Amino acid sequence: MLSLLRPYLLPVSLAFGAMAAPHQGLAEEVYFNDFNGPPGSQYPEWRSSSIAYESAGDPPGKGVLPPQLVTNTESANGAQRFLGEFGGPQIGKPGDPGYNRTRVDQTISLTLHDLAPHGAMRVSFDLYILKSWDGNSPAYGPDSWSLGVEGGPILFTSSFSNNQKVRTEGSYQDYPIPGSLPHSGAVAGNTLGYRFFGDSVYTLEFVFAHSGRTLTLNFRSGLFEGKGTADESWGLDNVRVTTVASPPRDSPQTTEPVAPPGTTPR
Ligand SMILES: [Ca+2]
Ligand SMILES: [Ca+2]
Ligand SMILES: [Ca+2]
Repeated sequence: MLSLLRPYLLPVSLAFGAMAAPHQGLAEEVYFNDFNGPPGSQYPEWRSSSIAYESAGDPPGKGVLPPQLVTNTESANGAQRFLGEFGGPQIGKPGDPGYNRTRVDQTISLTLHDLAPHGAMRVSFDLYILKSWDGNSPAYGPDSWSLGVEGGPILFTSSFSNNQKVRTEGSYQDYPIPGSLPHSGAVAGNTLGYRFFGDSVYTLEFVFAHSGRTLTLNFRSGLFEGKGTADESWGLDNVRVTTVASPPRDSPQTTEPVAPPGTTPR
């Protein structure tokens, strides 16, 4: 069972460096994975939820599909291996009344057991946003992503976009602040070889109060379109989880991401 002391959240923010604080001693890495094993490798600590979909048109209407088998994969250009791709399969077929207008929700969970005594945890990872994510587009979005602690707080939620047609399609994203251009705040762009709208890499880090012996983190997407992972998808890489003695008391308690240096709002 999770035992949350309080919903203590730190913003994303590599802009603030490692966010290390003197009283965060006794940090112990309890999990790291770069998913660089042979493509198709399975990782039993990771699992997928069932995949739920809903469309205003019928077919495909609404329904639930079985969980996806979670494995690693290789990027289109072979530059990286990572956990993915996620976002859900194609729903329905061209010509269906609701085709291309279907919301698809999927949660990928990491569960860690037998944690040593601790007062807080840090999680960091690279989030790969792949292909034609549309951010807040009224026609093709919103395309959203979130991270939450099971039984605890939502650490982060934002839309993301690789769709540069912001003027005609309204495809802005909420990261690092609402109304941002596609790719804003990314640490890398178009480095993974996806030619259909490209790819963006975001490095995210959070610290949160936690003291239970088991931790489950829920990485979730809610994508609007329903054309499958060939159209818009995501993945995770370099996932690191560390126990921390206590949360840093002098940090802002907010879920609002902070703009990295050099990014310009709107
Ligand atoms: Ca990797
Ligand atoms: Ca799209
Ligand atoms: Ca979309």
